[in-house]
Amino acid sequence: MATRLITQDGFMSVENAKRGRFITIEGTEGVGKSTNVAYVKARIEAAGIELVLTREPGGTALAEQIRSMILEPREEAIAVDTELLLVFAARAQHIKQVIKPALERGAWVLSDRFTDATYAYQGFGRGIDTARIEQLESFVQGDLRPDLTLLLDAPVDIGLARASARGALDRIEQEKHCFFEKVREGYHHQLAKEPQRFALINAEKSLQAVEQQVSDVVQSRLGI
Ligand code: T5A
Repeated sequence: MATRLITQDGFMSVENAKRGRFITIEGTEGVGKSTNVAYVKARIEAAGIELVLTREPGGTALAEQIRSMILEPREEAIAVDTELLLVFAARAQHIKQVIKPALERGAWVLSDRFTDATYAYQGFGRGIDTARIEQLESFVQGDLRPDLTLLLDAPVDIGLARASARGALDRIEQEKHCFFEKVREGYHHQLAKEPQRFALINAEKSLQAVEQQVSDVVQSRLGI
């Protein structure tokens, strides 16, 4: 029997297995997240499970506007704290409008990036104290955390070359190489902190080989 509680912010929490699964996919620029998200989506839907596919920053009309504010190249330098707060402002809206309602009704949610990106980009990349990110994570998310995170990992040069080949670079993609090395280190730090939540995928390999690894994870960790 499900226990339903209305929390202070009006969310309904379901304290049993009826809650859907929350899956995220992460990695540095151009490692193949969008490509593999499409594959995971197809696998979940083929299993007859309702899936909500979404992304961060973004996922709602307002959060997509905030995404543009974060990613569009501009003359005015964005302060690192502003960038951090914009990321969490978009996330608050995304959780309230999309993620929580979907999980509550038993749908699965697959998000192209989530808060591990904040630890990697704003924490390790920009140098913001992790404790400050943890505070915002608790404030915005409560106890919401992904059930499974696929971390696509490849040398920074490979991902940047793939991203550059695709066209114009956004504000963050224009950062220097050393920034993305720190971001990659940040992702490995997250992996070491919570190895049970993560599945590490070697994204340096061919598309087919990467898909095979993703397929193995989907089968072993999601049972589909
Ligand atoms: N951000 C985000 C923060 O700073 N803080 C936060 O909290 C959050 C949530 C979001 C930006 O916002 C930042 C991080 C990002 O800078 P994004 O669109 O999610 O932007 O991230 P990008 O990394 O820019 O996404 P991309 O679409 O550029 O990269 P993907 O999705 O990793 O790569 P994909 O799948 O588009 O592939 C890129 C190209 O490589 C090819 C694909 O066909 C494609 O052409 N490719 C391969 N080629 C050869 N072998 C393979 N194995 C390949 N896999 C893909």
